[in-house]
Amino acid sequence: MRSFSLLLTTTRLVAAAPQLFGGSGLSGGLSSLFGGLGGSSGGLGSLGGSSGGLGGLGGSSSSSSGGGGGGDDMAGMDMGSSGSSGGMDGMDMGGSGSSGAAPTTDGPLPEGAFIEKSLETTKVPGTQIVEMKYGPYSIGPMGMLENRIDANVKVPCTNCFITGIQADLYDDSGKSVNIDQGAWLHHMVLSLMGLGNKDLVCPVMIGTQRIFASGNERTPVRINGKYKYGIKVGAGDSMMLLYDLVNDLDKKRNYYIVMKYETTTDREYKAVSMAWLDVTGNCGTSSVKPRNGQYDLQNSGWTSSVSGRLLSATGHVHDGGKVVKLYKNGEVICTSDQIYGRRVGYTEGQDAMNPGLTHISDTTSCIDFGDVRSGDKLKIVATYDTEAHALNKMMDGEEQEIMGISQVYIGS
Ligand SMILES: [Cu+2]
Repeated sequence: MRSFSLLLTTTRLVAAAPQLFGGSGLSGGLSSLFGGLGGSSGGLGSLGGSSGGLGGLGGSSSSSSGGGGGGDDMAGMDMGSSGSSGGMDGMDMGGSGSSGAAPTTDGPLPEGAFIEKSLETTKVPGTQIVEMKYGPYSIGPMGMLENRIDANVKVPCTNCFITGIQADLYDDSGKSVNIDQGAWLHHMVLSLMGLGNKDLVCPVMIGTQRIFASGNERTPVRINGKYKYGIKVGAGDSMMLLYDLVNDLDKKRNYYIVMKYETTTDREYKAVSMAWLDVTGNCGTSSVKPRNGQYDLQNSGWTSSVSGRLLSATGHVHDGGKVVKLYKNGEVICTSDQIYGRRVGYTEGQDAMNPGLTHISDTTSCIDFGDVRSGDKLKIVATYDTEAHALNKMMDGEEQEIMGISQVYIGS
């Protein structure tokens, strides 16, 4: 149910919003917003022609420094075996395997695990929660929308700061829907668009700044838990949504991506930067060819071009992933454990392809976890163990591509 075609994606990106995309460099950069290059088997032959900018990026050396210049490419990826990692990594909270009984209440959190709470429950004084509903996005029976672009979705505010973000998926019922109902928010990426915007780790994305992403685990991000930082939205900024949605039911459905934002116009707030660390490189395409076994995904990382507080980070992998570790100059500074089936909705129902199978329901986050100096080396290692948790399969039985990403919010 989840196969990618970069050719289509790239074409769609450019066709969707010609006014935004000036040159091949930009389309190349944009295709790295979860573009799905790595393991794609179809359409690659045409890739070179349609995304010259990407080819240029991928080919750059692994000595990225000071503001990036981009591209530690996938050639540097280490697919070696990982050591055994204990603790709660990859913990299955839902009664794993094929018991078939989906939980009806959320399970307990593993001891010591920090999972960011919903924005409403931790709302900060002087802010407001704004809900925006993007869609409808209509999907046929047993269908998917692969890496589609909504080029101009509504921003929650202008001349303001976004201090928290959370993604959800609704259908026409007006309620949240999930895997137990055959509905996947496979992934979504929000980017701020405007002349003044550029991505921290991939500055060739001219006019495009990735600010948030979510997989189906729908982990909230809060930036202002302790200090007054937020994502600055300028007066002229617009926002682009990339989305990838799956409908496993045998009837057509309308989906809505429902975003909750916490916002403020408090002038004491300062603008945050977000470092998108990705095992496919700073301007990488995020997708990696899947394989079975125990292994790490990593590359040489990113040399920070900014100094500031490390405000928030969480990791994103696909099923099979256990943990994403963030390193600073070789030391682990954040561990994002991937928890399977803890929450209601993350266990496949009786009519599904794999009744009783659990999927990633939570990712642990790190908040206010120190600082970073310009010149520090940040990198992530994403550990997979497909014996503990199987890779996702598409409807044709092929294994879905995998990812290793962390969003690190830095307040300077
Ligand atoms: Cu993903």
